[in-house]
Amino acid sequence: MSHQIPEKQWAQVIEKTGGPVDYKQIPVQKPGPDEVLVNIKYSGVCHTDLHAVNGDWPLERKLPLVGGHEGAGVIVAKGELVQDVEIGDHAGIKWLNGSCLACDFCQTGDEPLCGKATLSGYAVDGTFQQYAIAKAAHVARIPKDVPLDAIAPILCAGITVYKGLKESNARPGQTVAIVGAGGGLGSIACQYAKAMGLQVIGIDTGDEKAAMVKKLGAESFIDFAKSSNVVKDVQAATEDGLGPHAVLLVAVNEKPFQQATEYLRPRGTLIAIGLPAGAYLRAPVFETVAGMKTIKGSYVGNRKDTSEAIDFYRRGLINAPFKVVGMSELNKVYEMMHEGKIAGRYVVDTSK
Ligand code: 8ID
Ligand code: ZN
Ligand code: ZN
Repeated sequence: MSHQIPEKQWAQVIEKTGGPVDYKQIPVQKPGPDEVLVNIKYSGVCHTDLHAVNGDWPLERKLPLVGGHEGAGVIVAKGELVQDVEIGDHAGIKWLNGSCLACDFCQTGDEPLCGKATLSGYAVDGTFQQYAIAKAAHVARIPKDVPLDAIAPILCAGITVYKGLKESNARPGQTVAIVGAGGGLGSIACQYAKAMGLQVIGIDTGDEKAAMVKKLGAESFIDFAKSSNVVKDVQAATEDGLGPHAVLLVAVNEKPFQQATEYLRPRGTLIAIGLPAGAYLRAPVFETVAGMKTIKGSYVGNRKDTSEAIDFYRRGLINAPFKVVGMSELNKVYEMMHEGKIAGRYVVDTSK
């Protein structure tokens, strides 16, 4: 089936820091020798995209910029060096658009740490456009029996929380606290954690998020805005009162990072994933040392984590709620996200 590639396409462009994003027509680019052009059908909206609009991270980005890094679609063109994916294949463009594949990190499956990594929707144009480019080696391979709207959020949120749960070394039967459980990463994390045999304590705020988090399999929910002592409440939610074996921190706020170092169980592992602007991780030295606690960061995932995370979805283990709106509505999605009003994930349809 041949696909007519147009010269122009619809895109959401960040023209200036702080937004709003501009919905307009821009030219379709041509893929380089080792790249593919993907006709993006759906793209999830990650809080990282809002950080890119606001430019609040200590990491330089391109401007003007097309954001987006949870893009799912169909390969419509490829460079002459690309051999292992074909036109017509379904593919995903994720945060890691490309990496050198030759450095120490790339050789050992830590390509997110590559010094030459290019980031979709940040350092290079991303997936809030109808045709986006990525290195063929890095596009996610999406089986054709998987729906493109539902798989979009897996391409960042899914991969990231799956990787984070693996990095926590929590074993089946143990307990993980998911901080920010009602958001995009958190809601999907509830499902991966459940599929991995973990017990979940969800932490977030509001009745809508509480109901959703419980439906997604959390044993308990703590509303951080209603609780007078989050540390005590989280510990009390574990069977022996000693706190969770792991904490997955996906909130966009500094305070819960501090709290988590306190309620984390001795020998437990805190996985920092959320990236609140200008925040610091502060832990009490005595309790961290005498409790032999581990505090570490986790940053997206590699190509293998990607295919494993997609496979969890394909096997029917991941079913988190998402809402689809037209790409032209992106500014409204950012507003709701800024206000913390989104339970789960929004996905934009690039045809509207
Ligand atoms: O590789 C990575 N490390 C990576 C990958 C993808 C995303 C990191 N991130 C980062 C994003 O840049 C962002 O900073 O993870 C963070 C969360 O992204 P998201 O899940 O896409 O954001 P969201 O949908 O807005 O959800 C955030 C949730 O946190 C809750 C909010 O209510 C919301 O549901 N929350 C906040 I803000 N403060 C909280 C608190 N004190 C809290 N939940 C519990 N306690
Ligand atoms: Zn993301
Ligand atoms: Zn590299």
